Amino acid sequence: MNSPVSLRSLPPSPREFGFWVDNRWVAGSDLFERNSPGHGVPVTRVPRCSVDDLNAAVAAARRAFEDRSWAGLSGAERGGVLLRAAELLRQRRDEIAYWEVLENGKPIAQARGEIDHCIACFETGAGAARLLHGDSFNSLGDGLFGMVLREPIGVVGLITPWNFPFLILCERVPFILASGCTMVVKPSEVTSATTLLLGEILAEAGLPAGVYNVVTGSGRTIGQALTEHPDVDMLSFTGSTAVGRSCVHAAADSNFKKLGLELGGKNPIIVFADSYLDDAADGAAFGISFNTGQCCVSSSRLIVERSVAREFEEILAAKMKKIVVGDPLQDETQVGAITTDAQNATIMDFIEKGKAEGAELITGGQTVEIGKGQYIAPTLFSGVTRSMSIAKDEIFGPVLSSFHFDTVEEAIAIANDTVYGLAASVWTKNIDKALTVTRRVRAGRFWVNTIMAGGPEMPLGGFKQSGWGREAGMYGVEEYTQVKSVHVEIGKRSHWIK
Ligand code: TXE
Repeated sequence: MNSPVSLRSLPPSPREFGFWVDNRWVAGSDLFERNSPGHGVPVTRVPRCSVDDLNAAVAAARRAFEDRSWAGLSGAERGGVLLRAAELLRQRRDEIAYWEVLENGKPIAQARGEIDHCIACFETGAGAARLLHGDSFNSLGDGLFGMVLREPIGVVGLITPWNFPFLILCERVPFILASGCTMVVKPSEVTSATTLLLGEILAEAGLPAGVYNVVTGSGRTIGQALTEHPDVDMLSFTGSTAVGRSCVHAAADSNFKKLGLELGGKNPIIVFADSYLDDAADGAAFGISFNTGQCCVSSSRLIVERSVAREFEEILAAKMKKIVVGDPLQDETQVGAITTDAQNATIMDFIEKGKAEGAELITGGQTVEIGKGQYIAPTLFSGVTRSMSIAKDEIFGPVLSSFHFDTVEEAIAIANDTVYGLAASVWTKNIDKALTVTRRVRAGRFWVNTIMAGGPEMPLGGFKQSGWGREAGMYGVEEYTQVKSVHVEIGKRSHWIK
């Protein structure tokens, strides 16, 4: 029995969860504990599922897909369930935000904002369920009529990371559900709680049993088994490029399941001398510090016009110093804890490499002591050259590398000098420069004189090694469908055998 918790302080004891199959909690025989990265105390206990547990979850999803209890409903009925889920999420917003903060370390105010975005994802998914449609060809001659049907692809495996456990989940689940698919979700082992709680919400909203299932535990065992599973028709993976690559191998070696991949980023923010420098500096500070830089679309490469570079870096550093790094349960905190010990070590390692390779440390570069948690100050390096590790690798922390340029062509070349292509931002008052850069920089998401803006109507995904496919909005729903061409003879038949 879990003790009641106040949503403003730490739980008196870790909350115990089962895993979620067929709209029921299943008790795990082997539980593992998660410490709050912001406080260093245990907050949740979650089952370490076995491959048998995973197989049972896939079987439930398969049965729910084949019995058409979900795919056979009208778009309006599916949309109705998604709208009820949005309403229930609204009612449980503070509770979901609380567990998200405890497992991930992000600030509570940010987490609440993310849940609002998740509610919007469900509402958008509800509309998409009603609007999903195919096409027709009335141009095949009087004797033939052509229809193009969109059908749900089947059972989807969904593997999610720890940086936005609930947000990334909700940028996918409503759209997978809108398409009529069923699914098995494997959240990151360090942030499972809110993915499990969504099971309760969806069941209460009227989702049939077996449509949404969650198994928890290790990526290397059940995550890998999900990627290799012969009865999973599509896999949506968000995480590291290395595991993304192993998903491609697993799909090829099993059943050629379709893949959606959202992987790393090393995203440019280009600042021209003619931009409103104060606005651009605010955008740059936010773009690298939001979610402690543990964000696939964080703007981690500042590319600033040389004539204003020094002035801009000074304005930016002053802003970065003012960012409130603190206990994620406090309302005023803007930057919380680093989510995992491994990530903390990786970020500090990159900071040391930046110094050793000759970049100039302008601000930050050190840990911040707050209780038993792990925190790093927003960090800016200047004079970064293209060959340095902090210029090339995804750091996934609050560390910004600044480059200087003289011409539009040079800015574009630096921006494109990466294997990634997830997001980019450009700041200028000149529309020609803004649109030239937007057209020429290879990235799946672009911001002009803003950063991180968007809504669930807009597709998400990357160019180059940042991934395959698009999530969210109608583009997202369509990813989870396949197309069937139907030919209907409506005239006099011409026989083959004379
Ligand atoms: O990711 P992993 P990690 C990047 C970021 C970060 C690095 C490592 O640079 O520093 O990746 O993070 C599951 N088969 N991003 O190690 O391992 C795992 O359980 C199947 C960018 O945590 O890729 C979790 O659910 N699944 C990124 C998920 O994969 C496996 C977000 C992601 O974990 C698996 C996160 C396997 N063999 C990290 N091994 C982004 N694009 O936002 C692990 N997993």
